[in-house]
Amino acid sequence: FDADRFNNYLKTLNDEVTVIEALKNMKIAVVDDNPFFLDVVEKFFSLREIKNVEYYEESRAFLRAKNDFDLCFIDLVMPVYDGEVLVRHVRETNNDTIIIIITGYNNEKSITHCLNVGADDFMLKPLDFIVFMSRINSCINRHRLDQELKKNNERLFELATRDTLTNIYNRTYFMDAYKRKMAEALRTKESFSLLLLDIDHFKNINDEYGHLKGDYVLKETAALLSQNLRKSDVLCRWGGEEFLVLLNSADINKAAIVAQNMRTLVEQNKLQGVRSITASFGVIEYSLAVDAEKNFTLLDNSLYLAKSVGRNKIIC
Ligand code: GH3
Ligand code: MG
Ligand code: MG
Ligand code: MG
Repeated sequence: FDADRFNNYLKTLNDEVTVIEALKNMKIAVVDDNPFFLDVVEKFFSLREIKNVEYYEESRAFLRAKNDFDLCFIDLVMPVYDGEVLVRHVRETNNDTIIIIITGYNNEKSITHCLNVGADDFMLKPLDFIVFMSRINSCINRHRLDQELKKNNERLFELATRDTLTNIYNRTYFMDAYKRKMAEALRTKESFSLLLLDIDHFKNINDEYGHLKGDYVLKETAALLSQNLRKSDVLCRWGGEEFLVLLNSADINKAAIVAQNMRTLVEQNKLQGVRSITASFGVIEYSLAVDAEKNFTLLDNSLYLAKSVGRNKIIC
């Protein structure tokens, strides 16, 4: 290990300095049955004042360690458990750890296996520390990009599937869940129901209290409904002041009970600075005998009927 050559090289490359800064904030594990290799790596890290490293000469000990490393260097061939076993073990609980396989043998098959089960990269011994740093750097950067992409995707998914006012699911999400449910019901013949509710004379709320208060009522009502459903049910904002619920594993009798409970909850819900509201309900048990569209028509008709017989009613 030529420390001078290494240090000179570092001075010329900003990337490597950055990676060292990044390494100082990472919890690192090095697993290798070769004590000489561990010594070399230890020397390398201590020279850079990277202290947050745990060294394992025994793969069994690493298996027992708390699996919260940010970066793992794992030797491929070890007497007790080999690299592939350790990679699998880490990946069982931790998708974020960067894993770099280090091997003295250019064993394509084992290296490929390790990459297939979740290692990020591999390096051949003897390590060239300049290459070593570059590889770590590229792994860290790739990892950062992955994390960003993951976060952005999650954010996009939320934006695409949630209603911005109430934060419950929107129509798009609901229709996906509904399609999945229909396919499942065809297979399992298990019943499920749909419940559509519409706030009565909501236009009057807007007219009497203003649009902001109207928004507040919608938010409160959405929260009330979602708090009183099971996790497996799917609630969405179907339109302006209409909410649609997919009631999983519920026949029409169960669905009717849910609707009665909701009707009462809505009616008794205390709203700040707004008189209490009511809602009308249409409920159907999904029928396999007709198509999805026909089911929706039946549901709509029920709600329409609930409105026409005086509102604050449930039609099943
Ligand atoms: P009905 O009992 O027949 O359902 O009467 P309604 O007044 O509730 O029904 P209508 O369809 O005539 O009016 C719905 C109102 O809901 C009109 C619309 O301005 C209001 N609305 C729709 N979306 C929003 C929203 O996001 N915020 C607010 N504040 N009002 C909304
Ligand atoms: Mg070995
Ligand atoms: Mg209405
Ligand atoms: Mg309406």
